[in-house]
Amino acid sequence: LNDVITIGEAMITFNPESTGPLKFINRFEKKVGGAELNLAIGVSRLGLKAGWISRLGNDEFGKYIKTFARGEGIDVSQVAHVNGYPTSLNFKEIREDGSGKTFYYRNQSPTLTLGPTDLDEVFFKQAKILHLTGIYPAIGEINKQVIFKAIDLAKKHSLKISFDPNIRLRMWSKEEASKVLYEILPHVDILLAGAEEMDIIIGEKDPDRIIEKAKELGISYVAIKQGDKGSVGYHDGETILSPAIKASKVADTVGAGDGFNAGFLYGIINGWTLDKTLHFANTIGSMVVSVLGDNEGLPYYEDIQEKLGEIEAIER
Ligand code: KDG
Repeated sequence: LNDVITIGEAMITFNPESTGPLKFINRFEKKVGGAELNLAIGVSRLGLKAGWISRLGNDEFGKYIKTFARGEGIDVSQVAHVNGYPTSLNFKEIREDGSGKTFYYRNQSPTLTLGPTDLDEVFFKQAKILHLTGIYPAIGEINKQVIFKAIDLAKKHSLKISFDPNIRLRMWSKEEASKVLYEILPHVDILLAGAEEMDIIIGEKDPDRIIEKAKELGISYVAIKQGDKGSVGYHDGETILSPAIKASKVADTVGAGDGFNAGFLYGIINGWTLDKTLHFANTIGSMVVSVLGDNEGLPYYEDIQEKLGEIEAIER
C-alpha cells in the first residue's frame, strides 16, 4: 500500500539558533533529522504513501521522533523502540551562507538491533519503490546485512530500488564507503547522487562518464545533483541538464538532496517526462534550503504549484 518504503536511522537534530562555530553556540532548537525519514516526509507531503523501517531508543527523543513521523502521515508500523540504545543525536553548525557541518552522537545506534530477519516481507510486497542510502550501511555490520536483505526482498517483489549514496565521511572512510556502495550499485534502478560521491565510488565525476558507467551497471534512471548548478538526469537514452531554481534565500542546505529525491521519485511514480521530473525535483531542493531544519522546508504539492506559478497564492 505504500508507494515508497525506506530504511534509515532518524535522530534528534539540534539546529543552532545562530551561525558560526559550534563550540560557541549556546542555544539550539530541537528538531528531527535522518536522510531516509526526510525522504519519507518529502514524498508524503507530495501526497504519496511512505513507509519507514527503523529502530529508535526507548526514550523521550525516540518517542518524539516516532510521533513526529506519524504526524507526517508516514507508516511507522515497522518502527520499534529498543531498550539500552539511546536515540542518536546530531548537532549542526551552520555558516552564514547556509552550508555547515554535522556533529553526530550516534555510537550505539538503536538500528544495530534491527537484523535482516526482522524485515517484514509483506511490507515490501505492497510497495512500489524501496529507497536506500549509503548512510544506513555506514552505521554497522548488521546494517549492511539489512540493506542486502532488503535488496533481495525488493527484487523478489519487483520494487524499483532507489539509491542515494549520501556519503558521510564522519561515519566511515572513503575506502570503506567505496567498497560497500559499489556493491550496491548493480542492484539500483534509480541513482540519485552527487558527482563528488560518484568520484569516491566509481572514480568518475564527469556527469557523462557517470551516466555511461551507470548504464553499464543496468541503472535505468540517473540524477546527478549539483546544488545551485541544477541537475543532470538520464533515462531511456536521453540526458538532460536542468538548470537550478533560485532559492528565495539560503538558510540551511541540509536536506535539500532528500527533497530533490522525493520530487524525482514523485515524477517517476506519476510517469512524468525526465525534463518535468528534474525541474520539479530542483524546485523542491531550492525550497528546502530556504528553511532552517532538515525537513521543515519540504513543500506540500500546492506549495510547489504556487512557486511554479501554476496556481495563485492567496495570502489572506
Ligand atoms: O540528508 C540530511 C541528513 O544528512 C540529515 O538529516 C542527518 O541523516 C542525517 C545524517 O546521517 O547526516
